Amino acid sequence: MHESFTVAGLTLQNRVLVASGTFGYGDEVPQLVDVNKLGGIVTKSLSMKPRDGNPAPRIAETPSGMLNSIGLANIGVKKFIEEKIPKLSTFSCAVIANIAASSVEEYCGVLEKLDPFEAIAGFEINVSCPNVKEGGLSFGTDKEKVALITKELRRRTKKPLMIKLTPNVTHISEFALAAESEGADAVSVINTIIGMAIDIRTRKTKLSTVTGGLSGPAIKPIALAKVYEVYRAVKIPVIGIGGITSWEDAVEFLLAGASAVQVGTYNFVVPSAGVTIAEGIKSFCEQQSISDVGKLVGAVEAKRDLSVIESWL
Ligand code: RRO
Repeated sequence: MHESFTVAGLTLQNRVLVASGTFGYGDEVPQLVDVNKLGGIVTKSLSMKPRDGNPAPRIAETPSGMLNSIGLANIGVKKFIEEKIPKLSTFSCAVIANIAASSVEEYCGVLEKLDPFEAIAGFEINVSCPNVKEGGLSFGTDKEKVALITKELRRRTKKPLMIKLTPNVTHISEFALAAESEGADAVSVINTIIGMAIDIRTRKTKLSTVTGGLSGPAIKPIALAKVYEVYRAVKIPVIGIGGITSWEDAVEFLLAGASAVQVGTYNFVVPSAGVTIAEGIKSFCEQQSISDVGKLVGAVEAKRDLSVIESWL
């Protein structure tokens, strides 16, 4: 079975990508994982200028999860172009540049700098970082801003454009609809959930910024519900993200409505997890005589009474 397929204008050899912020710029782990066996790599969020990020401590472990407050630390778009793109150009898997910014102009500026490079197959736009004062959630929780950012970026690129949404809102599907209405090719669902942890002996918060973004298996059921909600609302593909550690998890996301998935936090435990998960999905389909993985997308049987949840779905 040949898995290669097109989603949101991107041709991917399988449906498993690695999530932004969990795989550097894709060039750091060649001895640990054959990146060319991944569906794709999403880079750490890039801003116009380099950023040091938030002060330490900016990581804390929690039950089945991880809190982060990295604060968008990144090398900036110029250094990315000079030092990372030459290596990324040699990869056969799709490389997606994730962009974060504190103004519409900055989003446009970073995208315009990256757009000419053939090595960049598409863009994932981060309107959902929970750990920065400007941009981040102030954009991602404002439907008009999400629409405006999508509109301005759409005018500037023909490449696939995905908008990465925050779960820290009441109805995530409204934000997906805003992105779709202005020409987004896909939505990535979800970024991290705001959380907090306290050291009871020092009485200090475990993160310097008090709160951070929760990721890992702890958030998987929440992410699944958000993917399901968004899938029912929009026509564009949904990329599912949130606590995936196994091919079984990935299949759950496909069934809930994700056309592809991203593995995030688990890359810190097993850097080659994305490859193993892609292989696991393939074997599962072969065993189940499923000729096309796409047949799983949205195939969850939710024929039960939806009326109790219809108010938000
Ligand atoms: O860098 C971060 O603190 C960060 C980002 Br940009 C994001 O999108 N999500 C997250 O949990 N952390």
